[in-house]
Amino acid sequence: MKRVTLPRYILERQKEHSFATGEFSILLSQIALAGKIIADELVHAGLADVLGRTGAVNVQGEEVQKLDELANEVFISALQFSGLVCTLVSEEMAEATNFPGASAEGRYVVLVDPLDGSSNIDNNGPVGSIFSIQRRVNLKSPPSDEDILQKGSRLLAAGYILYGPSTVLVYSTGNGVQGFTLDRRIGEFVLSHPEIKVPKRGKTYSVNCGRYAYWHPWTQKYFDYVNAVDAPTKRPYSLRYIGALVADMHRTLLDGGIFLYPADTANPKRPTGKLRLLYEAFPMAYLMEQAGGRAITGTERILDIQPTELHQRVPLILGSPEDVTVAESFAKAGASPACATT
Ligand code: P6P
Repeated sequence: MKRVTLPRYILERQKEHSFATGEFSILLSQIALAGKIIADELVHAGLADVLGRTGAVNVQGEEVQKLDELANEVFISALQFSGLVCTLVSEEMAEATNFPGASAEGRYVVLVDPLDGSSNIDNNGPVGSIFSIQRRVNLKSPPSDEDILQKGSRLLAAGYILYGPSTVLVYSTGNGVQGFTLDRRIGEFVLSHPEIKVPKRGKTYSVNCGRYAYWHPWTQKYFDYVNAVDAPTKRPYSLRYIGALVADMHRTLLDGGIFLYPADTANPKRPTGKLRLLYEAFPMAYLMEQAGGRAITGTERILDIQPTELHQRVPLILGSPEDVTVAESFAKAGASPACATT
């Protein structure tokens, strides 16, 4: 059996990405290492005292699970000694962290959601890590917002690690999307999903229907549309919603369809939805577009948004290009102010 391991694959395609020789190999191998460590912690979580909540609340105002903190520490340890990363942005940290020493020569900013969907942990549901890499804009001055708050269209690489029945790492450096599955027998990620392309149209939609009453009218109308009977457009669609972005993204990427976390009116403090722009929406939008899909707020392309704050939130609608285009037509017909992020 021809096993193509992640390190071999990266070396074989070294010339395709915009990192300096060897740098991406180092960064991705460290991210993959973080994924292996977190995967191992999750497998044994039920047996060790790492389940449950710490009692703390993170910058998002959400209860912090013990594994959230552990996953964050794992990414810090994996990246801070690479000499390549000047700054780490994480859902679990209120401020961006400049790595000591690396601030001088570190050419990359890494952004992570160390353990996304952590509310699924205690019931043994799938969770994931999300990562993306930006090039530092100005090497002559200390890392600043200019290096961090960059549009998603400037990303050099993005990916995720899905901790499910198997551990899968999916990434892109701008030349298509590749998927690898962790072979625990050899401790390596092995190429299992080369050149992932999202189907042009799907048969499922993925949204938290419990928020229907809070949705803007266009979203309710789109929901009613996908649930209406119409054989030529294969409606009604089936509902698939796991409540962990990485798991819902992975299914949508492979099987097609549409995922939505739209803006709603439930919380006036959160008019633009729940998901974060920098380390959730941007990487997922980058991957989906690289796989031939689309990713919008409803009325705007996600990757074109100019970030203004580290933890800002954004509506996220992504998936098969034909399905997203239909949803976009509903949004544009009844666009609500919350869809505009500028
Ligand atoms: P809800 C997990 O907490 C998360 O940030 C994403 O992984 C997921 O897509 C979303 O929130 C689920 O949110 O409101 O449906 O529970």
